[in-house]
Amino acid sequence: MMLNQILELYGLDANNYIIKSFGAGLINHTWKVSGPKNYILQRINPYVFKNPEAIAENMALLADHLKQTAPDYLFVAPIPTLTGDRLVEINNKKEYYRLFPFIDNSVTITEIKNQQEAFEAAHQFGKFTYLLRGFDLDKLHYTLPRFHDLKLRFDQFKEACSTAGADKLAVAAAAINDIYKYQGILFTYMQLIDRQLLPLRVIHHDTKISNVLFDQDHNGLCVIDLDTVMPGYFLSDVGDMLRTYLSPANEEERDFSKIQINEECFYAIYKGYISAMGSALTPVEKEYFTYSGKYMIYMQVLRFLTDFLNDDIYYHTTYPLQNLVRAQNQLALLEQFIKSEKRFKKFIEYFSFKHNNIVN
Ligand code: GN1
Ligand code: MG
Repeated sequence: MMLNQILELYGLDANNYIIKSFGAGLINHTWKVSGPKNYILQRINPYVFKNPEAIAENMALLADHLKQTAPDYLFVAPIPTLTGDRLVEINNKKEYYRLFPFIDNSVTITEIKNQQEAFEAAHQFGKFTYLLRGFDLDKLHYTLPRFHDLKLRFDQFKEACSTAGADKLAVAAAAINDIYKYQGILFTYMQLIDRQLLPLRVIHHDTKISNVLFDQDHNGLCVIDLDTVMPGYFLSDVGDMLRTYLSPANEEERDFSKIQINEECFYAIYKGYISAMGSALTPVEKEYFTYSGKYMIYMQVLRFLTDFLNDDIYYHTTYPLQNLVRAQNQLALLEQFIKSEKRFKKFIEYFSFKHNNIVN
């Protein structure tokens, strides 16, 4: 089916609209639909999201809850078709599409340019989880079961090692070695989970900067891309912000000398997240704030490397060694992050001390 025909299901005459690819996600495909009104059209990747109805149901439930508890919050939910469906299934359920309103005067960014943007984004992701703190988690579907389960990611990596060809294992040998060098990150995670030290919350699970809408004055408006919203730990959201905001070079960078840690940006993320979630976070969550960065960077190394060993079945690639390079890139980031870790912890200690003394 053509995209034009999909628009017709929403009562939109395609002749009045221009459809252009939009954004740079690795999983779903997104288009901007411009015309009398603007929209975002998105095709869900059915190989990744095996149950798109679950996503649609989650969004409906969250929208209902927020309408009652935070009516002013901008929650960007799919628009219903003329027949009332918020998800379009075509080709015998092989393809799924949905249409969102394009929020006028909003902008998305793909790179952090200053600390204020990091603060605003962290505030928005914190606010999202905070506003949903009273939501009954049992109602929420796991759209990607065990998505950020580090133990599962490690097991999948080991499995990939056992089936990969010798040539791949050879070229990835140094990276594989590093996975074992940093295995302590996995053990810490397993302890946190086994001892149930972290509360489950409504977590976004994809906190890259392009998933935040800003207004023209660079104020955060809300978070978008809600497919992976499901029960999870704060580690995922804070960790993925640390993973993706701190370095001016992103995960595609092939010159690893450009991977650096902007420590001021860490402080901005901390202040932004705490400004929304501070009163809800437990002492253990605060204690593991810095750890969350290591957890998410390490998981991304595992995922990229696993996909490389599995012949790139998950992440879209444009050149042969791309997933290996991405894994090496994230290893370089992990190394840099660990170099800054002590200063991050000092900052948090100092910040909390100052804050508590002002409050009391
Ligand atoms: C995928 O497609 P995108 O860019 O939103 C992935 C994230 C990874 C990211 C790495 C559902 O996100 O978990 O961190 O790539 N999303 C899924 O770039 O696997
Ligand atoms: Mg995404």
